[in-house]
Amino acid sequence: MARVLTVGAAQLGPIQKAESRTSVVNRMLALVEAANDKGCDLIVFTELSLTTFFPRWYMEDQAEVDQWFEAEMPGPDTQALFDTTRQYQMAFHLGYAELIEEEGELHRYNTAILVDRDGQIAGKYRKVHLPGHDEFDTERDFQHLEKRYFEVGNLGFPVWRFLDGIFGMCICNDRRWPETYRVMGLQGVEMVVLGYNTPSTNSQSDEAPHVRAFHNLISMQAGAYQNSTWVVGVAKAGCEDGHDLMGGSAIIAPTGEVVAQCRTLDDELIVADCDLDATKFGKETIFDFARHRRIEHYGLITERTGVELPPE
Ligand code: CDT
Repeated sequence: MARVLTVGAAQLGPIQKAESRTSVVNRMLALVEAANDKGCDLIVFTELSLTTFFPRWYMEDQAEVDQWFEAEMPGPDTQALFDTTRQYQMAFHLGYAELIEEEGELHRYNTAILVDRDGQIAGKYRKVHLPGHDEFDTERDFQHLEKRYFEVGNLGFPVWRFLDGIFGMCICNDRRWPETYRVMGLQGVEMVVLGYNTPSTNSQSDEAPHVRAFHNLISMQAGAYQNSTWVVGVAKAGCEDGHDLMGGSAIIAPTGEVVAQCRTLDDELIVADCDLDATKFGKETIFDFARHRRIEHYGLITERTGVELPPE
């Protein structure tokens, strides 16, 4: 039986600092309605989808920081998302800032979940590659304080049997790292879903926006092709309180080709029919890891950092 999923990538436009979660969830519900009209089995939302990209703001007061986090999922603000998608029997992917007590201690992660058609959380991922810095940086035009506000994710890169396929997740900066896709590729991943908040300009260089957009796509397209998997990458885009984020949300086939891409920097839904069996050709031929991968030849690395430069 064909395994074709109709997938909606639900880009969000800017969320200003002052916008309430209720207002954001209402915007997301409008995208769910549009996705239902198009027959979507799955709708993919972005990284930290419920709030502005708060790591650009330096905060010292932990109570102020914690207002950007969710202590419950679903919680009072997100319950409507779970209820409406369940009513439509639509699965979804959501990124959010997670505040959780584990073994008597509070932890904060940049987290994403997969929720099945019945509104049950089927998978959770916590961001591993946290970019930026942990103290105020006077050299930057704007801050990127993910290392200050989040712990490194402690769940690895698992995959889940989900919607008749094998699914994996990663978050934003993770998408730039080949290891992210390969670890999931080695587990047979057929669709990687991810969200991103990526500034349109680089606070440390004069890199042009088109170069940044190129890096976004080349990372996801290479990850898709080299692991023969679908990749669905969804942005938060547009100008948040004077800070521009790139758009370019895309659905990418296992060949590495972009099959749908957002055109705006606003709330926008793109939809594609994704045949999970289209992953088979690559997995059974050029990227048949069991037959062709040569890990015994990949050994010039140190255990400590995984990096070893040749002697001068
Ligand atoms: N959210 C996130 O991970 N953004 C980063 C920006 C890197 S610049 C410090 C990204 O890789 O897109």
